[in-house]
Amino acid sequence: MPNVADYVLDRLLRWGVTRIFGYPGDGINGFLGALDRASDRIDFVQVRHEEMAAFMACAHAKFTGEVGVCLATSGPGAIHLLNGLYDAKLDHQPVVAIVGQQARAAIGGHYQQEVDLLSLFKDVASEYVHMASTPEQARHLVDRAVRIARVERTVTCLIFPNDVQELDAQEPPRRHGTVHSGVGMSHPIVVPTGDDLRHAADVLNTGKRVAMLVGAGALHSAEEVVEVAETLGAGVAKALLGKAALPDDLPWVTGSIGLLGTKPSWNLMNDCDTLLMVGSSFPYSEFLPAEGQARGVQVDIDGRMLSLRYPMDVNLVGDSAATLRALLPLLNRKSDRSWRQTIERDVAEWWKVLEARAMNDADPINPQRVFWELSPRLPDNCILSADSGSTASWFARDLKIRQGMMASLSGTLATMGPGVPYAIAAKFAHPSRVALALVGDGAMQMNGINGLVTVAKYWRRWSDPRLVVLVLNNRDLNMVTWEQRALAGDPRFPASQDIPDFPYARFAEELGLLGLRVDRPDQVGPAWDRALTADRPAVLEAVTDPNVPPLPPHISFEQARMFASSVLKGDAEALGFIKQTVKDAAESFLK
Ligand SMILES: Cc1ncc(C[n+]2csc(CCOP(=O)(O)OP(=O)(O)O)c2C)c(N)n1
Ligand SMILES: [Mg+2]
Repeated sequence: MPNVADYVLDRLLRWGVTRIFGYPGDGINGFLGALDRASDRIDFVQVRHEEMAAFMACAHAKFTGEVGVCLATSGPGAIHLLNGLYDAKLDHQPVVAIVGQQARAAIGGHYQQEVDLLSLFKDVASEYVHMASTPEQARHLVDRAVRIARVERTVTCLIFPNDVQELDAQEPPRRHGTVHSGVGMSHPIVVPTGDDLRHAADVLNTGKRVAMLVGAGALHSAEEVVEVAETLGAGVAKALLGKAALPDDLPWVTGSIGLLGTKPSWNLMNDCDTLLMVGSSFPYSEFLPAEGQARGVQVDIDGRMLSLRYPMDVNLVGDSAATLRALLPLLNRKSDRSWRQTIERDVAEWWKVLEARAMNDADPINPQRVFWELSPRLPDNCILSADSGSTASWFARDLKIRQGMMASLSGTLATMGPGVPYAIAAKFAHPSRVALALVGDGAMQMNGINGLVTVAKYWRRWSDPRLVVLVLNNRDLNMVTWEQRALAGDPRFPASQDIPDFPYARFAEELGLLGLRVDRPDQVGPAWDRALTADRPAVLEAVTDPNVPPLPPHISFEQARMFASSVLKGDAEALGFIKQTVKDAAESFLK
């Protein structure tokens, strides 16, 4: 006789779930027994820390488009999930969390590991969090948790007291007070109506200098974005989560935007008279056109995200690909291509600036060089993850992504820690593709080192074993160091910013992985070649210079003032970072 946990897994299977990321505990033991019995149908991936199970479930959703599922025990295990679940919620990914709870008879008794889980998950799983109290609920709890996660592209949570998990499974009886739900749903393709499309086309046809900004919502509509941009003679900037939406070798793609952005994106937004935003909630309005400067059209599948960062003239709820496809016949090809030519010149020059910056010498290795050398070596169809830190800047700016690749990071929560777990989830979902995690030493010490233990446990299962973790060993929490200087005007605070050294490459070797450590620029290219052709996962540890600024594309007067203030207040690294900043800035002025 199947118990409730068996029943829940069976129901999840009917929804297409075949992998669960999690960690055991006596609050969830009923499910572990059931997972053992279902092990030929559902894969259980054991993590080092529940936060990483939630990151993996989020990454699974990001890299497959399916619902991600994570599982944890009551109390501490449930609490550990939270940060990863918020990552999924804020980046609009469908994730279902399954957590245990104390037995029904103990709840409310200040029992061991008893936490008010309904309250704990109330915010992160605001669309749906429920606790099962009888077996008859299991069916609709699962059906609703999965369906709502998918429809709302968000996090839902199911709580199972440990005694309920072990009760005999029950279908709801046919009587008053029961719920009879079912499995499955279609994927609608939402397209705005004709009048709204015509209105949007009018705005876009009237504009002379059209800028586009695309985000995660455009990841499946490269072809349509290209056609629209060609027709309108537009340049296209990409929000971080939309990095893989368009290849970077298109001459009118200006790359990333914002604090981690490029100069051509900055110019594009400042000089345009029309903005077409597709599938993005890029947060920083100061990097968009000034209010009143440009007329705007926005396309988003979620009406809540419309006119959130810039007051648009036309707000279209729709699927990006289908909406752009429907717009195309209404758009006139712009005959004056001078705006487009300006953008292309800007982009071509910018790539030269980036190359020159990457080749500047530094002490010992310039981090931009590490990314610049990786760029042409990126394997076809690889899957990239980056962590929060300076790695996100270099990922955003220096890597030329090509068609067929995928790339993600914690876009909206911008949390540290997901780089390595995202790459692991990518390998489980796509074992024949190469995964790369690009992380700082701070992030590596937070989750990455432990994540390597998980890599060592599982890599032999992957048909192509290549998973490469790049660690920038700069012994600094560098991104925040620069924020202290440029945004707060404070000198670097060694007590908070110094990161202890750690032998990342040697540790990888201890685990049976390939470990490579480079501390000279000429070693970087060959090390990438070795890591990317290895017969096992690899850690490439690059000793890099913390004084190379992950500079914003333009330095505002205010930031320059703050910067000067940090020097005057006695930043111990002042000489080093001034030298590197001048080198980088010189490259931009010379071009
Ligand atoms: C969980 C969490 N804690 C703190 C931060 C703030 N933060 C953002 S980037 C960063 C520094 C990252 O340092 P490291 O991983 O070494 O990368 P680096 O910038 O040095 O390349 C910090 C502390 C955060 N985003 N998330
Ligand atoms: Mg660091």
